[in-house]
Amino acid sequence: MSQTPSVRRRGRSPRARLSAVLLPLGLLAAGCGSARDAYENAFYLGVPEPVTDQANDTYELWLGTVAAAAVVGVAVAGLIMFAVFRYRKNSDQLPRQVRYNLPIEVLYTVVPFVIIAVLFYYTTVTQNFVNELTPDDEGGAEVNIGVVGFQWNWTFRYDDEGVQTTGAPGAPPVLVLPTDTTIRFTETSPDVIHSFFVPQFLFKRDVIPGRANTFEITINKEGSYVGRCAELCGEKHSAMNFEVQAVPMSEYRSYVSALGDDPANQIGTGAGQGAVRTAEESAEQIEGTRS
Ligand SMILES: [Cu+2]
Repeated sequence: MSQTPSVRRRGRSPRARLSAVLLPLGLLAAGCGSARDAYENAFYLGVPEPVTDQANDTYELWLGTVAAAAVVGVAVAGLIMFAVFRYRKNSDQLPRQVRYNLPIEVLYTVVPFVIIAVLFYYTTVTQNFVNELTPDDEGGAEVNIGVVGFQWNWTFRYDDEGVQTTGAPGAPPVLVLPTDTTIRFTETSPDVIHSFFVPQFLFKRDVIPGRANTFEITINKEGSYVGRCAELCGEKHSAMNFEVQAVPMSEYRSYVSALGDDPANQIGTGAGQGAVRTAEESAEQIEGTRS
């Protein structure tokens, strides 16, 4: 005769019990990368640490939205609990039947409207700031970067200097950018829609064939940031990773001028996409300019 489920559960081996505990923990650890990442993600309420002026605004909008949702959530849960415990059934007599409480109906129509209007206002203000471009008659942005997303990699053009680099399979391209500088990106694609996404910018923008999408950011923190393609663009979409290295302006200048020493990197010559550079090569070169 077969065992009942409860008997089977009691009969679980210690190893099965241990793995039942360790598996979710392992998955949790894998999802977070490290304890530090987990701490930072919790601290920033699920978003990566913002590193641009625009991302700071987006993050503040996120905080405000979470706070509003928390207040609404606590209020609704409190009212439900109040009603459940205060008015639970205590006799078989039907309670007094009421309908059309005008003040309450006005309240629950007006309050959500006010909440939505406030959220809408701050969303619009933040969106306008994130989408803002420096007017060209004021000289435009200080640095202009071209982003070409193609199946399945990226070319980064340093338009002010006329040089560019391209990634290759197994060698993610590196985009070196100056900190505390207004940088304008112009995105183009020769094939399908891609999306330029750097999680720590709290921002992504689609790269669309036949159109030049633009945006500007100001990075306020030095460091290396992972970048990805955030639009499913075909078989090797997941291989379209890149790396952003944010460095001071002087290091940015020497990096870009050194790129020009290699004729393959000059725009309009050779294959026209620039030499492939690995993250290590770029890091070494930046290190060289520091000493
Ligand atoms: Cu892509």
